[in-house]
Amino acid sequence: MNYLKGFLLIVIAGLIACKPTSKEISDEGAKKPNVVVIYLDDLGYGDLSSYGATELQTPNIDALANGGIKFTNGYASSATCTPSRYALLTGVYPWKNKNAKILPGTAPLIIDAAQVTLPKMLKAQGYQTALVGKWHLGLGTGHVDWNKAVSPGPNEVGFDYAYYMAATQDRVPTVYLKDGLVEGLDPNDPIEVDYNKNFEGQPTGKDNPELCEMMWHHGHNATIVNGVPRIGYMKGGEAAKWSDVDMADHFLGKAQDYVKTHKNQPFFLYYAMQQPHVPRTPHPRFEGKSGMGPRGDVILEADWCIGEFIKTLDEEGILENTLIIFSSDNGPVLNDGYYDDAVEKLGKHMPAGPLRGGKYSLFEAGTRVPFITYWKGTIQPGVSDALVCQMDLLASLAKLTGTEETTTDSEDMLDVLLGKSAQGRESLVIEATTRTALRKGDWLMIPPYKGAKKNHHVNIELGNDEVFQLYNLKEDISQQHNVAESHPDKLAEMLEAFKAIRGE
Ligand code: NG6
Ligand code: CA
Repeated sequence: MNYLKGFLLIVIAGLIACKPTSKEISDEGAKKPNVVVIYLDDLGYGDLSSYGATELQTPNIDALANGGIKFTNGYASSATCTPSRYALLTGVYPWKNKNAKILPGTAPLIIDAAQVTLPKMLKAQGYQTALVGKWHLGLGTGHVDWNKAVSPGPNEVGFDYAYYMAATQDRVPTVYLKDGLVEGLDPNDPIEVDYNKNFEGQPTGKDNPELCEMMWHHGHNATIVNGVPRIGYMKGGEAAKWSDVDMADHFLGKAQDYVKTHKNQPFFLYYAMQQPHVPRTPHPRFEGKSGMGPRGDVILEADWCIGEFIKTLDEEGILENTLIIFSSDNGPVLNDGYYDDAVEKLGKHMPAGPLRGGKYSLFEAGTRVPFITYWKGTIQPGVSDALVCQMDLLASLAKLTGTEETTTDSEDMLDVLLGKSAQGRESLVIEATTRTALRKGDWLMIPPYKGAKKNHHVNIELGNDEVFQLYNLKEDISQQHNVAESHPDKLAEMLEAFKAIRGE
């Protein structure tokens, strides 16, 4: 008995001696890599020279692709912004949340306070967390008063620091918010926002085209800000309005400041850039640089920003301790509502590369996007054909930082993201404006959908058809041959898997 007691005492004493001090814990914490997600808006699979573009050069993003893992089967969850961002941040399929669709600038926050999120998970692992750039997941609970602290928003779902535009560059309010407060707001000039009716006496794109420096093509005919007609009406807030041509530099500056001031502890930065979404407003330094009009110019501008940002990580001595994940929220679109020469000056450039469709589409170009992981000195450069989705970052980064996340649709793809495994997802349900389709293995199945086959405004095939569509993407990446009829067994297998995931 005494012998046993003595033994236990020794074990307990040993455990106490091994227990790390708080100093050791923080040193251990400091070894955790920083994580940066660089997320573009509407950048297509074929928009980068590292992904086959020949008509424009994106050397800084290419450096990430060539020095890291370039994924050829990397997906956004959706073919539009809000649902993709929802999946990225919550790890949940966006079609499970009926509010995860393109939101007006006045929409309430669509992430529930109780939900697991990527920044919350990382915070629990000792990370500092930040958003810089586009939000577009709603703010507040109903009626937002832009003249008071706006809440809940990014801070309430896990970002310690948030510097952002509420919705999109083409939607009001055209102001930046910092941790819930409109930056630079003059209290004597309060902001009012309405998505249904105009404020008396306010010029609009519809009634005052003479005031527009950029003309609207479809939609985008409400309040004019900086000569650009927007979606939605806004009044007041003059001093707080952003400068469109400076937006890229502005967000870059915030991202750089953040890493400089937070480099001593692990951080997660979600750098959500606005390019090449409409309105495309390159800084004059980039105007005309691509020969492709503003869409090409802002892609070059984004590439430059990324180069500058990487330089900062390097200068601060943290590049080798930072995992960078680069992707886009949905596929490309040319005319998305403004006359901006995107179609006219396209030349031979193919924003979707070999893929069919584009933004809003269930065809591949809607959701298959550039997807790159880069970690200097840790990731061995390579190309991966593994199936991965942005939704998987939650579980994968949980694994990276020493925990586990199994309550969502996010799958742990850490080894795939780090180039140690080629074993990607078995299947993925993709979404486009609430319609869904299944990718499984090399196959893609789109169930029948009523509705127009093409959105003529944007000139994009949406993927709708009266019949089932089945494509073998390995043999037919451009989805030219619907083999549903000749492959009934495969179709049945796909349909069954699709229904199982959708819970039908
Ligand atoms: C559409 C807009 C489009 C763009 C999109 C959202 C019209 C006619 N079109 O409704 O211009 O703003 O919403 O894009 O208003 S996303 O990338 O944020 O999903
Ligand atoms: Ca988008």
